[in-house]
Amino acid sequence: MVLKKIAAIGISALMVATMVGCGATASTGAAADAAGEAQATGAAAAEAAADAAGAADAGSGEIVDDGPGAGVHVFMFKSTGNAFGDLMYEGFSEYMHSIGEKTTYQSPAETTVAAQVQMLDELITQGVASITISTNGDSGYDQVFKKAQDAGIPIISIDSAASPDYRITHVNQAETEDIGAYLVQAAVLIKLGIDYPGDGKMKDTLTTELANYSGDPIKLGVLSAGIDTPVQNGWIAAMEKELSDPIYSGKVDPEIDKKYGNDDLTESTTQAQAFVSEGKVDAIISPTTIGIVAAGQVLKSTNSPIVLTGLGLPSEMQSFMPATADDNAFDFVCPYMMLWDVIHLGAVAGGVQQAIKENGFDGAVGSKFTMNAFRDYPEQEYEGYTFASDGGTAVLAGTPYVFYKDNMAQWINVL
Ligand code: RAM
Repeated sequence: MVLKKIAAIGISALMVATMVGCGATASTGAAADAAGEAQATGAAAAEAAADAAGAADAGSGEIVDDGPGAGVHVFMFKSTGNAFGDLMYEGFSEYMHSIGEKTTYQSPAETTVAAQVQMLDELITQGVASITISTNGDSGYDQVFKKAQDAGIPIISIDSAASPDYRITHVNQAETEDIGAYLVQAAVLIKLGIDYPGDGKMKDTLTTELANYSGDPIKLGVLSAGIDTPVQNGWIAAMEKELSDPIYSGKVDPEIDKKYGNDDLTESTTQAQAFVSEGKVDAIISPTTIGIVAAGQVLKSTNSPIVLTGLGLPSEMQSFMPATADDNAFDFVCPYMMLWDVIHLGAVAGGVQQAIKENGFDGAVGSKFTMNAFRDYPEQEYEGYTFASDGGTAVLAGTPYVFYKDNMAQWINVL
């Protein structure tokens, strides 16, 4: 079944051009050593890369769902109705079909552990080939994961991790510590009215700006997904760690005001409205593509002085962000935000499932596999490393990427 057809633009070339911080597009897994490679090259290179990517359209553009059943690889997101999950599945499905495998996209309507467990139980009974899951919580899956293990069905997680006791490995989108740190830096810079300073320059710019800042301590709020969601909680812990850096001392409140919208637009909107009516925070960080849209709508419609950043899809955030270099970024509720190549992320999970099936990849630290070329990403080797958030293993798929006024126009039709 073909779910939808979109223009499959090779996007990795654009991504390389403007990475935050340091690091290559995809890591060999030696995440901590990625510094220095592929330093970002700025807007001119991004434009050239966009042209090249547009010309070299390597994707099929078709998203295929073979339906559940024996021998089919299951991709399960937290819930339906979330474009982030749809884009990951697009990459997963395209990669798996390129190697002759069948896939299905199975996610519950509700963003809960119980709903995922019930679906998994049925799929395991059907004898599916593998499970790739983004979880809604860090517990409650033991029984169903054990059932999969007993049936010889390999489990990996993506985006939001499954327990290391049951997963072969986790596909980590970008380093957790980096995402948390960059989101705090962006939120404070935006509150101070500073345009995105360019690749790798946020911390230095912030250090200088905060040294000169003598106003009231800046208060950050987080509009997250679920209270137990592993991935968002990992990022929030990294935000808190960043706030313990002495540069923030006395300038930014180390306590983050946290609210949870459960990746539901209505609930997220209610929580964003609470931030506005309480009037306690200066900036909201929403590390979820659903939450950031809800916050964007609320802040815009109430003309709130609270500023916004987080993790968002350019296509969904275009009415809350600047889109041309001539725009004043501060005329918009969200002057800049981040994400990564979500389609490639899903494809890397396909590469992991292929390696498990064909080569017995076990995800152990130091174990390696090679993923085929995908769209305009060349063949790439990945390596298991320790995932600090839970002590299990992961492979690293990418690097955070900043969307801001100079590059938004290139992205709104892509992600
Ligand atoms: C949402 C989901 C997902 C998260 C992205 C950034 O769609 O909560 O887990 O990684 O946003």
